[in-house]
Amino acid sequence: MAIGGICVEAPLARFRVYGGERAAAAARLGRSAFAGARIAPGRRQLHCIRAARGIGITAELKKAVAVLKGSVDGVVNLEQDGDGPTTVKVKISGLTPGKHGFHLHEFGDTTNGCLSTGAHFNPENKTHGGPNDSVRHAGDLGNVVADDKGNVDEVIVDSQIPLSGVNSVIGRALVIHELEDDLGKGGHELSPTTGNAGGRLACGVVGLTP
Ligand SMILES: [Cu+2]
Ligand SMILES: [Zn+2]
Repeated sequence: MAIGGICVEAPLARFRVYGGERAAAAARLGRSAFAGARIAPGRRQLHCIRAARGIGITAELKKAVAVLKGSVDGVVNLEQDGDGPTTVKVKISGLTPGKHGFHLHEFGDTTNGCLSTGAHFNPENKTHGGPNDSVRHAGDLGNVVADDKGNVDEVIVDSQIPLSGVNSVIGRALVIHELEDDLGKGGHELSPTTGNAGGRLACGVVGLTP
């Protein structure tokens, strides 16, 4: 039991340290090591990411959502714990079975449908790749796979699409494509820029959610 420990809360870049009763309560809620335990003092949701010998470090959980609209429909929920990776829960229906390119595009502008969301989010000026490649656009989330009914229900964890900071993806758009993303390796003239993933079936702006 880590009673009497210290909990650190990280609202964006600033850290605050709590001791005494509040930390003790947090430690009790999180049981022994409380790694992975969510605690909620007051209205602020905290998430303990590490704890040892009575010391707990918590970071604010940021959440966002994108509602995909177009010729298919989907909802994508994003969560980021402090400065950790972003977990992306993707649910889409109405697709053809198989792989479909899925990217975070630069702009949250849908005035001309998904076309006005621009290119793949690429703050470091790299060439297109797959999510596990060192050379990739930040927005390169690879492919999602639709089952034989055309549904996608997948979880992606990625470290290049934070929900705050200079490379925040809030206000940009998620796009689901017609074809498989070749991850830059297809040899097509579009492989190094888009992965030759074909048309944009649906898109949605990433917005903060409680
Ligand atoms: Cu795309
Ligand atoms: Zn790309």
